[in-house]
Amino acid sequence: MIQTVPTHPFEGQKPGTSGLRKKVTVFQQPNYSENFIQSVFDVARPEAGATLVIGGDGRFHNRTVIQQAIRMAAANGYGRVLVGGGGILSTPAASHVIRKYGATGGLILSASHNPGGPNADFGIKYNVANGGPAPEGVTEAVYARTQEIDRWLTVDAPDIDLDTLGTTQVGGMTVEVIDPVADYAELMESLFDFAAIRQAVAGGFTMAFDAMSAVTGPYATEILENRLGFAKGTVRNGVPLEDFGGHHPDPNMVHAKELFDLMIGPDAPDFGAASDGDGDRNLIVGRGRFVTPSDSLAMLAANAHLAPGYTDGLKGIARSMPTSAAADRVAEALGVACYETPTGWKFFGNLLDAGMATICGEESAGTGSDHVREKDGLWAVLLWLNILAVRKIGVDALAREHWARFGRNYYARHDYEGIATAGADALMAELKASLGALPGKTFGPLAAAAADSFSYTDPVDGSVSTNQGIRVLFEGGSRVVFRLSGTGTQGATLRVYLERFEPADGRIDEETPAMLAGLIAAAEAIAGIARHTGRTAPDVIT
Ligand code: VG1
Ligand code: CO
Repeated sequence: MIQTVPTHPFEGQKPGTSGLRKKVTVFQQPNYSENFIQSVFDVARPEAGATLVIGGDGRFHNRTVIQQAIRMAAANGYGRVLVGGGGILSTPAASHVIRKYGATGGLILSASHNPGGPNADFGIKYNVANGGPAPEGVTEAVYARTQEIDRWLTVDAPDIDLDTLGTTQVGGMTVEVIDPVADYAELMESLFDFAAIRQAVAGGFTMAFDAMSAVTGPYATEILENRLGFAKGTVRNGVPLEDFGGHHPDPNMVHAKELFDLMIGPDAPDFGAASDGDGDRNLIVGRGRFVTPSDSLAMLAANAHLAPGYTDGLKGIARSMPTSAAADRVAEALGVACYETPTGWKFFGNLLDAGMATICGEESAGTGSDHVREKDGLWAVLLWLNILAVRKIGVDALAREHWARFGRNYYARHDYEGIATAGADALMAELKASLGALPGKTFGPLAAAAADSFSYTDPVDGSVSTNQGIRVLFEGGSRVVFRLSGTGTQGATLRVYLERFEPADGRIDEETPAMLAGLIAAAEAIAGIARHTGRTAPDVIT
């Protein structure tokens, strides 16, 4: 029954920000996806009869890999696979399903916000029993396994019907095709005051949600239109397409430009939002007011107690290192701890499991809480809606009030994409070597106060992660951070994170680009970006 297919070690992917992410054409090579999935199973060593969750963001190649993963799961001793109908499960929904049904893990097929289609990107991530991304110990073991793998296991069974909910048998294993939305929608309804939001909608509150032809379409349509009563058509681009309509499903000012233009134009609804390929990111933009993800984290944390799921307050707040310090001051005001972790959601898992943090966020448009172990785009949208409905306030007014109390962190991220790896590595190496000489140096009006290469000691398990980015701190709380992306599929991507702090009695009502000009010049002077990359301007500013 079980077939053993001989194979050979492969390039795999060194533990990075999240899972294995490559071009579709790479995944289509014989044995490639199978080798990775088998490496995961060899490390996971499921007990006989264990449950595995499988689903993806609907991109090209999703169904092919799902069918193969089901046969391989049967051969590797799993007793039950839960797979999302149509092959669909958003990343946060998969996290919830893993937790709710006591699965030992899950395979999430997605390259997140990267484009999809035959010539674009694909990805496989493995999540563990707490519903979160595999911790570094596991991803390191999987990588090691890819370097020595010599066979993968499968059973001889036909493809299952992914489009009909129900149960089938595959080589002695039960496969349940589940409604991808139902469990998640129920969870959201348990956390938020749907009645208050419905009342606001009945009173004329309007919104636009751009699902970017990616996975959140069915979730947003069910929750926003069917359950909360927003008008039909509130959800735009709501049908998941294999190539996301040819777009980058990345919810930022660049790739969600149409929504953004709508929101700053004359016909703006009260609230605008978008999510990414796999549904874990969010864009929040009020009428005439973009909210940076760092600010969103701080504002949500300051108001979360207004939602039924968080009436007891927050146990703590966690943010990734490059995320602005806006949340730190909220934590201080609330009298709770604030943790600074390396980039990537996997670092929040231990804090959430240990009950040390309730809300977490990243500058890259990821926000979430202890309700699952992934960032969650629609969750952030619903918490915003809940807060606005209860407080009967608009986004712009809430933001201004927040800054007037806590001060404002002007923020932008500059990305230099697809640069030569050698140049990127040289830039980081030189920067690291020069850190000691930075404190005391001035760049126009900015005086460097401290500089280091960020390393993190997990407060729960003591594990240490080094080289997580270079931070340069200036007098007064402004900051520049340099980091290389761990999720790109072509060359290297340099991310430069710029943050200027203005206290509550300072200049809190200015335009961001003008406020960051000095920091941008300082970043160039400190790192020699043009010299190392040949670029004089970033490809993407978010
Ligand atoms: C990027 C973001 C990071 C995020 C990661 C995965 O990583 O910066 O904050 O956790 O993507 O997000 P990197 O290494 O390219 O900077 V998702 O929505 O792609 O799962
Ligand atoms: Co994502």
